[in-house]
Amino acid sequence: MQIKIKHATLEIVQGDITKQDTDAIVNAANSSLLGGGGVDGAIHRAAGPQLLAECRTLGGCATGDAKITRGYNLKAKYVIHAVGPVYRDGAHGEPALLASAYRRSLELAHAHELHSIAFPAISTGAYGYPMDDAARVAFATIQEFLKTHATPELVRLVLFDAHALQVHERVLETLAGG
Ligand code: AR6
Repeated sequence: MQIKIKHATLEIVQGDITKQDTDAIVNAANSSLLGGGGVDGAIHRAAGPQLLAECRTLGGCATGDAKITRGYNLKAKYVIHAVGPVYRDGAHGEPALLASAYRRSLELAHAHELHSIAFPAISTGAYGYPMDDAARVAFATIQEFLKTHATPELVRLVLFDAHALQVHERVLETLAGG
């Protein structure tokens, strides 16, 4: 499923983030930037050990922020390491921090003049963010960014399983419909 936002395309697909051929893929990292499980583990495995070597030079990353590295053995030229919030109850700044993780990633893509970027559903795995709430935050933030920036022209959300795709489709339909 895809929708147009000004001159850009926002699309959601089911798949594996490590296989994407976009200019950048986003990692759902933690603030150490030194690897972990889930998306983070998969990206480090696919990119090779040089990725961790570069990450070690970055001095970590605050929650809600993002940092960019090269992609090494990945198809994507860059990895944008974004740190989403750990979900507690939604009343501890989680929506603003999640929005910020998306926005900072898009800002880095824009600053590097990238045409395309693929995101996983940040914070919805180990960090426990309810998927539909996270989808609303992600789409609102991406939409707002694409209304005011000409690049990236393609933003893809890559959902790991059929259920995650379904949840995102439902949320995106309500946005696209009005
Ligand atoms: N491609 C796309 N999506 C995936 C993939 C994949 N290969 N693998 C998992 N997902 P998570 P978080 C989905 O836990 O919640 C790490 O240890 C998954 O189903 O990767 O932000 C980090 O080091 C879920 O919907 O990230 C941090 O410590 C979503 O991606 C912590 O986990 C995010 O799940 C970050 O937790």
